[in-house]
Amino acid sequence: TLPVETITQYADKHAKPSELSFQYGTAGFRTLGSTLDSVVFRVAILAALRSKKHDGRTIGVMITASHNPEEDNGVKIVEPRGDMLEAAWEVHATNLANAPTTADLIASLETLVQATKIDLSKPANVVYASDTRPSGPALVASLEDGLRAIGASGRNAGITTTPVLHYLVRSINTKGTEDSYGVDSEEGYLEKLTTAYKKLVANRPPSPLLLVDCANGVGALIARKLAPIIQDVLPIRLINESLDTPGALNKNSGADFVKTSQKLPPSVAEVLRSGQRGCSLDGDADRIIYYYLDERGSFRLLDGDKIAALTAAFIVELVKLAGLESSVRVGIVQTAYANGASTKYLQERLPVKCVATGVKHLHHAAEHYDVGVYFEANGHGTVLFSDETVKTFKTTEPQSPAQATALEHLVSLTQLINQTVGDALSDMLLVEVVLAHKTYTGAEWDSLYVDLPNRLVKVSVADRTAFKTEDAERRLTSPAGLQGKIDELVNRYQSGRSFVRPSGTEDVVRVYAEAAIRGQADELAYRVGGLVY
Ligand code: 16G
Ligand code: ZN
Repeated sequence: TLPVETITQYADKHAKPSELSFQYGTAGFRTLGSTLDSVVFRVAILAALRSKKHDGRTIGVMITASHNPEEDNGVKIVEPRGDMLEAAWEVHATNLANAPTTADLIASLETLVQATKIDLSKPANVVYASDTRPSGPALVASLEDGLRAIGASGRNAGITTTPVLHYLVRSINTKGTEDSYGVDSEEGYLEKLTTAYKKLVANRPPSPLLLVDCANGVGALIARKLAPIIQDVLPIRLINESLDTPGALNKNSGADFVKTSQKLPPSVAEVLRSGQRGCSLDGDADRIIYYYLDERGSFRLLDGDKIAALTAAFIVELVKLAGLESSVRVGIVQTAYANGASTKYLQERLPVKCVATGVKHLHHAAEHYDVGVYFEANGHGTVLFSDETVKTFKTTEPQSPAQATALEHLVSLTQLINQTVGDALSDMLLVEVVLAHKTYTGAEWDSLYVDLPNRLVKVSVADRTAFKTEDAERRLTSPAGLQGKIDELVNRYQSGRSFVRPSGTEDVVRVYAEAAIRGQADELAYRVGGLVY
């Protein structure tokens, strides 16, 4: 049975604010950090129960609000293999978070244990981490109280990135097995990535200096440790790495700033030279956006779609060189936000699937391929290799030196790429590997295809739940009649495309539009926005 008395004692210290309600959304719970005490306490209990459900395997909990403002925070749960919490349990999380009183919480827990048939005698193990937000330490304390309340054993991974936490979860759960994912420490993570990177770029000329904008977030901590290990092959210069300047996190910097405003952070503009490339991480280092200045000094964006095109083409080439073209199926997963030009480019080469926004949807769709490349346009993405495929790479007998090299490279890629979740630093190394192999400049990479001009706007509406979508969020089914009006508008624009979807993280509706010419894309977005409002 549940330790009701202990839970009650602790829960009373972490009472739910009566005026608030919470929802486990696309990115877990996310809101003002100062309101999350009870939520994080309850999430810890849920994570412990999830661990019991998984026979004591370790569950992860990450405290972060990613690219959102510094005063926000959030919490999400990571499954034993390092992926996102199963959808059915998101509902349980929401229920627990909204139980009004301690007694209601206990009742909800009891219902949950019954309904999901949890064996309470099993052990519970939770590993947790937080980003650099000022509200982090208090929320970690709330989490630890939750673990104490239910008698779970916890491991504090400290202040680290979201992808490192995902890596740790998988590594802990595969320790000592033949599927061992890596040594379960930050050092183990860095060692795994950098060893693979050095193998992949051996015999290549060193890369030119790369600017890395850390958004004044936790990515800087890991990047600082990464830089010296790889400086001979990939010199990097960090900017926006001040972790103790109040208000600096994500402020005028980072991947989200660059992608949303389609311009350089002012701090990067000061130092980026013509022809040089740079990249921006987000606040928890699970997204990355690249860019460069062309010969006229104009800003050019290399977003998640461009990363997908670059890396997928490279992997396909290696698979061919390895003689595995007919047995290893490489595919791409995108969302509706993928630039139409990228979708066209990729569809001419590979199977492409479109799914709803949110990493869990992309991740699960990518698992259906032997090698599944997924990226959101916003820079979140990774590559998944099925167990079978990794085995094939390792056991295929090469018939030529070229085939042997291709197979070795493929094995190294499976180690370089963080397959649990999008990882800015792992993705950065992946991009740099491809650029080094292709001897591409930013401009050459950029020329794979030409982005259609696009515009993303948000519209405040009275009730965003009135907006319902189908076809991977590309069409509205409700409000009635609205999609027909959007279609009518879109038809008037050359290469026009537009869709409307309710945000999963903010109380707004998002409108995306693209068209052949900049002015037309802006106009289409504006006019569709007018229909929604
Ligand atoms: C979350 C998602 C991200 C998605 C974004 C969309 C995860 C880990 N993160 O940040 O993938 O692009 O939400 O936000 O799933 P929206 O629904 O507000 O447009
Ligand atoms: Zn993030």
